[in-house]
Amino acid sequence: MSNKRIGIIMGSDSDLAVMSEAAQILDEFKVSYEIRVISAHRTPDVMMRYASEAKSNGLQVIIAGAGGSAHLPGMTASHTPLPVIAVPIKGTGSGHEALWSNIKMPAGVPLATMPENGAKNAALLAIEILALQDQTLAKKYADFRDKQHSKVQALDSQVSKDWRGHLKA
Ligand code: RP5
Repeated sequence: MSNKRIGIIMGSDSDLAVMSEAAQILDEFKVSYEIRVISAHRTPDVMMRYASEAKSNGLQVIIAGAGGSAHLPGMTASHTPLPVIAVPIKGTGSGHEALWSNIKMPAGVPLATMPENGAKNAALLAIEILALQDQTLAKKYADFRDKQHSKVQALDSQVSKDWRGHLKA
């Protein structure tokens, strides 16, 4: 049994630049995670085992990122009762295929699909889920939201002050 709460998985190490943003958020909140490269196409046996054993290994949420046909998030969800959050990876030059692949899960197996490359929000959603049963984390998350609120208000004051009196042509 692992002591990690979140599993971050991705189809290729080429997804790491995006997926490491989820890890950074979890680091900030001091939420334990493991990070793995597991491919639905190239290592389907590993994917199936990882997903089937994730809950008994102590994981509570899985964040799965993949590009291209992007089967990893949906197939992982199909092998676990844990909430799975998909991050469709969009590289330069690729289209929206990963987003469509993830967001069009047929009814019966839910997949919480983030925007393309939305790894930060994937981590925040995972934190919201864990915070339902974790008061310490819930407090940290509330503080984070408060800080964000104050920051936008400060920016609002600054921008409205700087632009006072400017007339549009
Ligand atoms: C997917 O194919 C991966 O998730 C990655 O986004 C994409 C390309 O993989 P590489 O060819 O860079 O390994 O399976």
